[in-house]
Amino acid sequence: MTHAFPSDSVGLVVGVANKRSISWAIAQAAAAAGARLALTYQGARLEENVRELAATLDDPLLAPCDVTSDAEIDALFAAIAARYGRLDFLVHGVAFAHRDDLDRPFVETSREGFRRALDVSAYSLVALARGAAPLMAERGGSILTLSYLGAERVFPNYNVMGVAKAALESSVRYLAADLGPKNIRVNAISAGPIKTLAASGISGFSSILQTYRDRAPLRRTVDAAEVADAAVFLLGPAGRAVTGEVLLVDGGYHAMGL
Ligand code: NAD
Ligand code: IMJ
Repeated sequence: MTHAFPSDSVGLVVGVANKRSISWAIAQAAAAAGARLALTYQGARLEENVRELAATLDDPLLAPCDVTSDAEIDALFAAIAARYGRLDFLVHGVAFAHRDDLDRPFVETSREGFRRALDVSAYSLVALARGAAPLMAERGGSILTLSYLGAERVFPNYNVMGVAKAALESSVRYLAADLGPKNIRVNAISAGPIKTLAASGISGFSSILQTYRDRAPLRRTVDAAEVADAAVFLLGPAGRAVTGEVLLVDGGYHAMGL
């Protein structure tokens, strides 16, 4: 069987919480496409979940990584360097804002809430890219993050997450410019709404899904496996000329006006 990735490819996937995580769908698709993987978990609370999922992969590296900790990020890349000596791709699927900041009007966002959302959801890409780049130096590499259309347009309750995703998408372009000369590409997929942990308890999420079904050109929502197929394209050799891009994988919803 031919694989999308060269046989000795190594990828790091940050953002798996459970089997519904978009990052887990990407990990599975990348493994099926021939990559060896390192997975991280946010903390002890999620370790068992991720360990169970990782058990279905071929000899993965597992490491803790709270992206707000420089020490944990350093230890993660030290472990990857020790185990593989290099890295071909990085998937960043991490986002967080305080519940309050998604429930109340955006204008009420606190300084701390703003700082936290941008730290976890946007700065973490910069920190991880800086750690990954030296391990990608010899053969080049590909970095991918996950965004949402709330970066560009206002969606009810998305609030400070929209601002964080705007910073994330801009960071994709600045990182692409910095790392391009080393043949490291940096892109985002802006996915349509998918029922994951990050969507649970969001008021009106079912009606958001229905709006996409009603209005998207494809008249349906997308699933994590479809996002993962686009991810494998951007992460692997097929995407070798694409960088600084935000690819909408949303059934075309973004193209519509009224
Ligand atoms: P998810 O809850 O499965 O994934 C979010 C991940 O972020 C979790 O694994 C969580 O552990 C991790 N995380 C949060 N704070 C962290 C921290 N301090 N350190 C390390 N990890 C931390 O939900 P998901 O929907 O798969 O989200 C993945 C990405 O996709 C997010 O960036 C999200 O914004 C984006 N996205 C989701 C949707 C959707 O509708 N579900 C749509 C577009 C984009
Ligand atoms: C999240 C909130 C409001 C509207 C939303 C979302 N829409 C979509 C999402 C329309 C699609 C999901 N999404 C794209 C996210 O990026 C979610 C991020 C998120 C979710 C939570 C929920 C639990 C919590 N903090 C969170 N922080 C970030 O406490």
